[in-house]
Amino acid sequence: MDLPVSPRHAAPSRLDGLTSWHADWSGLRVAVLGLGVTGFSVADTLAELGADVLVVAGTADDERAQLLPVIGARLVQGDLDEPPTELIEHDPELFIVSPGFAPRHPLVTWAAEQGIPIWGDIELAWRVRDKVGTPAEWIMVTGTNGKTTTVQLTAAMIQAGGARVAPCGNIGVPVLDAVRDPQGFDVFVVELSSYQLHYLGATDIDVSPLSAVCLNLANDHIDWHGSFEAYRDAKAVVYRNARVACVYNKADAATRTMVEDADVIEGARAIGFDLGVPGPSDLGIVDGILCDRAFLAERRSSALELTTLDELRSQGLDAPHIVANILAASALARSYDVPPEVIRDALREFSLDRHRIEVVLEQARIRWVDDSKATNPHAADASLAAFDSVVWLVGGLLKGVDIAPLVERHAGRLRGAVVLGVDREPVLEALRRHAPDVPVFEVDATETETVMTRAVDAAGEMAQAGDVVLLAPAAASMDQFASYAERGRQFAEAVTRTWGGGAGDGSEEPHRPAR
Ligand code: UMA
Repeated sequence: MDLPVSPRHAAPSRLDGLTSWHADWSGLRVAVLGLGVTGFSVADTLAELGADVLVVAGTADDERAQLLPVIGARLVQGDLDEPPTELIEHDPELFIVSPGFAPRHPLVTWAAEQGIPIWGDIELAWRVRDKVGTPAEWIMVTGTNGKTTTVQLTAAMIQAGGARVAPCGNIGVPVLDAVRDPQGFDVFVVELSSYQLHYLGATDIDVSPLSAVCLNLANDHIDWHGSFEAYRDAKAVVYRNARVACVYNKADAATRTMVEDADVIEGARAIGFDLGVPGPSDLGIVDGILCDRAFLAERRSSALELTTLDELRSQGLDAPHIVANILAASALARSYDVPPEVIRDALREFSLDRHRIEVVLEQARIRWVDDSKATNPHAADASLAAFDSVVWLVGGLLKGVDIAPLVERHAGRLRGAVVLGVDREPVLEALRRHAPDVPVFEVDATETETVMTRAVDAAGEMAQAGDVVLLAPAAASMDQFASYAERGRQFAEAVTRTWGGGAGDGSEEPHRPAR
């Protein structure tokens, strides 16, 4: 994104010298847009650095709003369609945007027109990463799906090797919180959303990770970015200035192209992964054994064993997309010299988060599976592919993405479909066109409790012995639920209440499909 530069803020800028925690940030007039997790961590950091901070937010939770004056920052709240007077009077030298704000947001556009440099929290975190001791190495993870699982896997592997590691970023812990943690870390495994990468890509700071991966690329967040191309370009930023390894998905040509086109540090290697037999410089699978043929001197003639599919199966980690995440994480961990036997040990201890292809109940040979985390068609595709005969709970907020190709691909495995959410019509239309013989139930309720109960009742009517009832909505949850986790929790509750006779609060330990 090219931002116009006004004479008032023309280079050389004071900001050029602000590349360390120990630089002089005092009195710098900064506007922070948003007061969620990110906005608060940015304001708190800058206030600690002595900057003059004004937070601008539409909504803000009370606790954060009350804390701002305590930490020495000010808040202006209200309608964000136009710049508030307080913002104009603040005359910011720097504008830091929370990732949820799209580039077309009126205040982001205003800042660009004023020529005010616009950063995201990631750029600020990189600049001040030397707060505690030697700066941590950064390993960066993006992709349409599998980011959080891959970050958790990578962090677990590196930690098992004895390093101090912080999983952070889009996973829910702002990188600035990790930077300011007094215990200090050797490695940050940073999950980056396309939103964060968009703002990072629009600046010229040289964030330089040890290694990076884009796990896969499919349609998502098109409404935020404006086009698929813009979304892809944002994702590609992850590889910029990588020093040791650019890890890509051999089964997803777009990720390879990103690596080929990336400006990396000389010596950085392209490392492929997929579920097939690995070539030299790849990780893959030979005869059920997950192998590294990248991080060993004799890679032309041999490979290192990481683990086996049998072992992963015994832990419910063998769904194909999870195995792909494990290979990607292993590549990242190997780029930090974690030995293969340590990776194996870490995997033995690893379990997936809730709401990720989690078996909620198995009764009368019907399995009820919560994959509420499948918030886009690409994720739902992986989920549906893991089962043969499915009653599918689908729908929610489609985010501008076309669901028809997904329906077409999986029509043959559908016993039935239960359609929920506000964007039902495109889903119903796709089912009419591509799965005309599949029974469909439309949940037109709007109240959250009623939605899931009715959906589960309808699914139960359709399911037969041997089927999987799968909540993999291919859509975001915010139209009817607080989050994907809440959607999954309500599913589990309705399933156990109606069909299980268990506690029904989703509090039981998850178990995984044995396939
Ligand atoms: N806000 C507006 N208008 C907007 C956008 C946001 O007023 O157009 C306000 C909200 O009302 C709220 C604040 O801004 O007051 C929230 O800012 P935010 O939406 O940037 O969210 P944060 O709380 O700062 O959390 C963000 C990420 N959220 C988003 O990118 C939407 C979190 O990822 C992330 O964990 C956190 O930073 C720490 O890095 C969540 C997410 O949904 C999990 N990410 C998306 C995804 O994974 O698909 C990208």
